[in-house]
Amino acid sequence: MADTFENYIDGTWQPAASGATFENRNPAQQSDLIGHFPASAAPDVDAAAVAARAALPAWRRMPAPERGLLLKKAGDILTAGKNELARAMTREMGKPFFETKGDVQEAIDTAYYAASETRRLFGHTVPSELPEKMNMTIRRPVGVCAMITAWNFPVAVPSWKILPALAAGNTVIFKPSEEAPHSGMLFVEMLLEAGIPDGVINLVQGADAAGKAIVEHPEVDAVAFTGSSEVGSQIASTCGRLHKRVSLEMGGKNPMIVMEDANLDLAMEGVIWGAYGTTGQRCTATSRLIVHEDVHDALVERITQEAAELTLGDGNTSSTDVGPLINQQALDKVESYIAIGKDEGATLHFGGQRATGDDLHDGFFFEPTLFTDVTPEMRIHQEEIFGPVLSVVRISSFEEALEVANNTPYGLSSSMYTENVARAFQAMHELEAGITYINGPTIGAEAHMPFGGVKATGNGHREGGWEVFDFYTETKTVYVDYSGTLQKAQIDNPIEE
Ligand code: UN1
Repeated sequence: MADTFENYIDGTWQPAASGATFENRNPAQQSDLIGHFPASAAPDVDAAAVAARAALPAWRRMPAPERGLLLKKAGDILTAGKNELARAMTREMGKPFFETKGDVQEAIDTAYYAASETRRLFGHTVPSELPEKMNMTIRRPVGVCAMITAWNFPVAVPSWKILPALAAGNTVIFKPSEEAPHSGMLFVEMLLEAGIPDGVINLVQGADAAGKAIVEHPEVDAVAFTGSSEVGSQIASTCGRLHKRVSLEMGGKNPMIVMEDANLDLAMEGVIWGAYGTTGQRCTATSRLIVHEDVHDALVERITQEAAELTLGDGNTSSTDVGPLINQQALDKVESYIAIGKDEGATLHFGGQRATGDDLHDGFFFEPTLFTDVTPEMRIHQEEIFGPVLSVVRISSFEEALEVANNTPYGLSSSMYTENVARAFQAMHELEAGITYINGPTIGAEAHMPFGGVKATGNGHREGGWEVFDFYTETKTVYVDYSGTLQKAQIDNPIEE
């Protein structure tokens, strides 16, 4: 009998008000049922929002460094529970154990970083136009913040949102992806163990009905979302109508440029990790390889040899390099893009099939795949596939490489392999992306650096690093007049001509 799990609202574990549940299964072996989770809807969201609002005054008044101590403790608890949490995460969403340990590590790093920021949360002090007057800015929390996240980084990505939000004095409603509810719940349990007070963090499981109710709830002041561009646009339009702050992290079609002077072995390793790591299911995955014609064949040959060595399997088996796709829908989508690529005239160089075999059971495995002879207007070059499918475009100059790289609707990550310093700096400035790696693949963001994208990937906010605190705080401008007189500001007291 599989377990039945609950929401955590206002300090108590409870089922959905309707009693409805949904089930979640291991994508490497569908007979492995993880459990039943509450299929939450508006009444559950309402209870969570009321609790988060009620908990806000005490939490925001707690000195920030005191909140920081709780976050540091959360980091310690995550460190102690890292392997156990990673095992559960692999079982739930498929990526290999070495990757899920990395996922938890990102949350640990974020916890310690957010804890340290509680001793900064800087404002500015600025000279006044007038004598005996002082100007400054301070930060106030935004209020009740909701996090709606994806399944591919079930702990890391929620941690990027939840931990800085808590550090800044906000209260939280967290809806994990319906494909990773167990990992999300285990993460919340660890935060509770660290001593986050009742009502400050509320866990609401579910799918669209829960997400929609969260975005529309009047007590929710801000929404942070990671997921598809389609859902992100809907959330943004609702938030726009209701005057809510919204941060969006959406799709990517991340290019790696390899110039003729690049170290090809290094580039090959970068491609294998960037394109096939996490089965290509990262918003930062390397999905386009833009290669100079002088090294095109040599690099494709190296990639072909290396990709053949990758072992597909259950992520909790130590020999596994690449896990399954998340579900049947993802498998269907990847398969449909193989047909699209072929129809468009690209050459299927390797892969392109669902992977089966005794060890793979009925998991959603798909072979690492490479298309060559891809041109920029093809759909496999423009659209996010979210699977282990890499499209290779041949170019003959640096200018052409930049043009092809920038020729997609998305702008999350990007990368360039070259030994030429001038070109590296030009690429940093010219690539239309929120992130550029030089001589590294498009994946592997560090927790203390800003993370986010331009164009259809984002809406101008950044997670991670110091910039995330701009999203989770409101700036208050303060003027202190200690002159004892009514001093009119310069605009109200024009200087005589
Ligand atoms: C994502 O895929 O949603 O930079 C985030 C990386 C990871 C995060 C990816 N640290 O690849």
